[in-house]
Amino acid sequence: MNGGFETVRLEVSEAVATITLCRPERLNAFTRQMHAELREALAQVRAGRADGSVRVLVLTGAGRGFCAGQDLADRKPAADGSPPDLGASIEDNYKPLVLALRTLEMPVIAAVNGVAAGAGASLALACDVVFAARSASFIQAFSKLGLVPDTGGSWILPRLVGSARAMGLALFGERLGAEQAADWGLIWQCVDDDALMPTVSEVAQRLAAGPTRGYARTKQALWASISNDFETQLDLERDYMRELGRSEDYREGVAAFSEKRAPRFTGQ
Ligand code: LHQ
Repeated sequence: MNGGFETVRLEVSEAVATITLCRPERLNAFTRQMHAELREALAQVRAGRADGSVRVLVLTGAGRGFCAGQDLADRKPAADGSPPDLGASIEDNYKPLVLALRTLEMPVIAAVNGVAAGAGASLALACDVVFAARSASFIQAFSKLGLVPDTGGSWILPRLVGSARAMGLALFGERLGAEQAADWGLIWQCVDDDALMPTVSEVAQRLAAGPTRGYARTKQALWASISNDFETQLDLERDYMRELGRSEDYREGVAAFSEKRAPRFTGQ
């Protein structure tokens, strides 16, 4: 697996892949280069899932920020001076990014080490589980630029915290601290700054030794439940159970239970 990027770092250890956004002097704001490299890093992680070498992904930021959203200086000026097509930037970069995370067949953990603003906040919330350092914060910076929450933000925010809080966050664009974010249910957990990476690493290693296919279907079922009606969801549960019931990990889980030993899941 290749770690030779400039704006992201990809490391794999004991089936845990860690992608670190790496433009610390700009709080890891997105440029076109970073989008391209992140896309390639995610493709390598996906390939790692297929060959069994990766079973969990951790996403974090270098330096004091997680991600400040779109780099507002990374503009390709139009030859005729016309305004930029932000829709094209969403279509080509941000939308595929969220879909790539959502469809990755493994748990994706965000380790939010510092400020997550604009599309950076949406990126964190597109992960399956979000841990944040106590000093980290979430800012729906879009409204200050006259834009709307993107990268799935307008969809996920009300579903996580309810309409009233989502509307306040999106319209006021104020900083929401990690502790309050956890209290509101925006994220899974707020931990002390120096405990962030050790905590995430311990959880990631635990998940990497677990039944990865089951985790993948669990993640997919829970995300799908947000828009499915009840009966559709029951059908989905049936289909996933049918598939998982034939998995090696299910056989192993039942065997380990009967033999009163710890299971040895392979992710198959
Ligand atoms: C930055 C940025 C940044 C460039 C910090 N760009 N340099 C999608 C599609 C297409 C286009 C439009 O947008 C979108 C979605 C979006 O993501 S819209 C939202 C874009 N992001 C923002 O508006 C956030 C802008 N940043 C901030 O408000 C602050 O930097 C925050 C509140 C994140 C952090 O504040 P501080 O901790 O005080 O840090 P700082 O402002 O001093 O930032 C450190 C450096 O990083 C600084 O550069 P400098 O040369 O002065 O040291 C900033 O200019 C630079 N930086 N965000 N998005």
